[in-house]
Amino acid sequence: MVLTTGGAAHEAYRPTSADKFTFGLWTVGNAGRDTFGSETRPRLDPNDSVRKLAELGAYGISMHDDDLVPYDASPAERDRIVGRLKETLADTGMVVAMATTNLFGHPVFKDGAFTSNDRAVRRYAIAKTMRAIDIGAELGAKIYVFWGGREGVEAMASKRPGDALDRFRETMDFLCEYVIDRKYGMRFAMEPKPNEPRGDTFLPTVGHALAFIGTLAHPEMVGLNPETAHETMSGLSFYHAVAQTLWQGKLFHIDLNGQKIGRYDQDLRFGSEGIKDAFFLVKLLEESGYEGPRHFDAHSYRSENMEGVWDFAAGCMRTYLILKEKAKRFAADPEITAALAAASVPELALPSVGRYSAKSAAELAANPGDPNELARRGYGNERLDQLVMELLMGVR
Ligand code: GLT
Ligand code: MN
Ligand code: MN
Repeated sequence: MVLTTGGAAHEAYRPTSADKFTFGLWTVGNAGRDTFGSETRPRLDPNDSVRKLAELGAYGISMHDDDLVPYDASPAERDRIVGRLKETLADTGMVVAMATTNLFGHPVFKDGAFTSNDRAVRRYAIAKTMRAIDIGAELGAKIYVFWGGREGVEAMASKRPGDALDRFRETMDFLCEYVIDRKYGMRFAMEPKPNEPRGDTFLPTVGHALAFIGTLAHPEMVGLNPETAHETMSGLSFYHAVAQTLWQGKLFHIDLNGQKIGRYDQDLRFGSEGIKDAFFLVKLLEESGYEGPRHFDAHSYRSENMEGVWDFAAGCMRTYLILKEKAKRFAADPEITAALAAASVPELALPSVGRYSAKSAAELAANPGDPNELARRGYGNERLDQLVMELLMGVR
């Protein structure tokens, strides 16, 4: 069991706030309800979650407006609840690194929020988001996430996709201006998901969302919050999705968890599925200079009581730190370095032709190389991957 593992190995992987691990209030607070059954655990007080996560070595939390303040709370009640959380944060040294809006739970959003066909619903969704942004700003959140859980369709005839995208863009542009006007210094991170709870969701993958951001009035304020489970549900490589997001300067936040391909959104403990993907992801994040939170959007198995929930939270962080150490070993391993050279990995960083000139084009056309000769070499990828596997299996 994670929490009671003793000895030097336990100490080496003990998280501290410098590791920047954060958890959604809804993650450790997940009471185990699913489509087929009711809660298996009690509801947690957010202040207790903050205290316990601090004890385990986390850096902070994230939250939906409704995770903290009931949507129908009076202004006085809202201030009391927010004030109490502020005290707990001050006591524990924890932060609210990210905030977001629940635009999926209430029946009003059954046809969508920013893309509901009903204009009054869209206006309510935007008003609710402004109120939630205010709470996030008051608690110090610098990242604001947009997961369009209900932005989609079952009946194809029910929405013109172009109209929905127009309304999504109009809303993002409006809310960017709101944050600028209020001087909140926040950035927005959009979270793609292919389906669930809707049959088809707008902006289903990282690629769709990156392209959408390019059409906004303030593209510099808007980036992504990609999630392991969501990209994996689409059958895509999360590692490659995050790599391109970083390459485009758009990794503003990240939702880490575990997922098997082709399933519903499992939100499993980080690294518990797809260990090789998890390893390359951690290596990528650690080597990229990404300075944002390492945020877990996952929850404990429904079979667990509260002890299992805290084992789950500790396990997410511990696996991350173990993989981080493996990434260092990868970089320092002479056989792996030699295998990378044999696969010509460093060569991909060299320009192929450089900038165009008529002269360089003519030179290349005159001397293109012999494809049969070039095809003779091997790339040593079997050996390279075997070395990675042995590193992960703990024999190097
Ligand atoms: C919900 C969803 C997550 C989102 C959260 C933010 S809520 O749990 O499954 O992927 O990140 O709205
Ligand atoms: Mn998520
Ligand atoms: Mn998920």
